[in-house]
Amino acid sequence: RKLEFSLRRALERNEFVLNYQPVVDAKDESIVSFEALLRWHSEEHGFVSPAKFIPLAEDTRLIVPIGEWVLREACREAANWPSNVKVAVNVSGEQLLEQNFIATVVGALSSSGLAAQRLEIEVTESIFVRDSSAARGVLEQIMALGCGIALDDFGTGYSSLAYIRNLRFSTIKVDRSFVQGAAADNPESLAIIRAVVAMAESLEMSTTAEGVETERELAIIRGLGCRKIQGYYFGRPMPATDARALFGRPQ
Ligand code: G
Ligand code: G
Ligand code: NA
Ligand code: MN
Repeated sequence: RKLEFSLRRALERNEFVLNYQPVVDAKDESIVSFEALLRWHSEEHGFVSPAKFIPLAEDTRLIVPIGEWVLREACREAANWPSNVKVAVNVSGEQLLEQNFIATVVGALSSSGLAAQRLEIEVTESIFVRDSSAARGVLEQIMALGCGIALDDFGTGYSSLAYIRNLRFSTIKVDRSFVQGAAADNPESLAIIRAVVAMAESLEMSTTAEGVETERELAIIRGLGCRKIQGYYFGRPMPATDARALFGRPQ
């Protein structure tokens, strides 16, 4: 297929860039981390949405070399930031369960000089579906390095409490659909966020509300006690230079 043909050449042609979206502390709005988000500007296809090429990269296993580039690039960039600011990197199941994944993380950390504590790996619930014990084993090794593990899009997949019992995630990311529901006074969304926050707090995990776009969503999410907030309200995914510039001026 044509898109796949282009995707195979995208790395060597330097067609990928990372954008960075700020995550802020819900209390004082200071930047606690940035999530690295992959962008592809293809010579043949122009801008291709990650929603389109990430699944293709997963199916073709191209996500392994692409994901390695993402890890290295994100760590290299984050090493320039203030030392209290972390970077979060999305990792697909295909990549996580690949033989050399731990070595790739160790390599990205050592070549960038980034402290392991400043790297958070984001995984979705789907990684536990295929081989739950293998995924858990890899995540435990990543945690042993000192990295954090965030559970992304929580509540939208096959939410099982078994892996929350078995793994000490650093952060649970509450999916944007619940944030929108809560702001629309949807009682189920409100109750679920409240329950997820309470569960996370008692397990000493942090929470991030995803996709906060409006003043109203912000106020409601704050009231529900989420620790961290991510969304267009505080910043869209932006080029590395724009992210760096945010540290130049008072927040
Ligand atoms: O910003 P947004 O449109 O970038 O992201 C779309 C989807 O692509 C999200 O589900 C996001 O997690 C995923 N994604 C973005 N960057 C990466 C990446 O570097 N690796 C993987 N595996 N997924 C990514
Ligand atoms: O699957 P994951 O949660 O990693 O994907 C993050 C996606 O959400 C990215 O595509 C990012 O651009 C998008 N995103 C981040 N903040 C907002 C927001 O406030 N509103 C909307 N609509 N999308 C957002
Ligand atoms: Na993510
Ligand atoms: Mn998410």
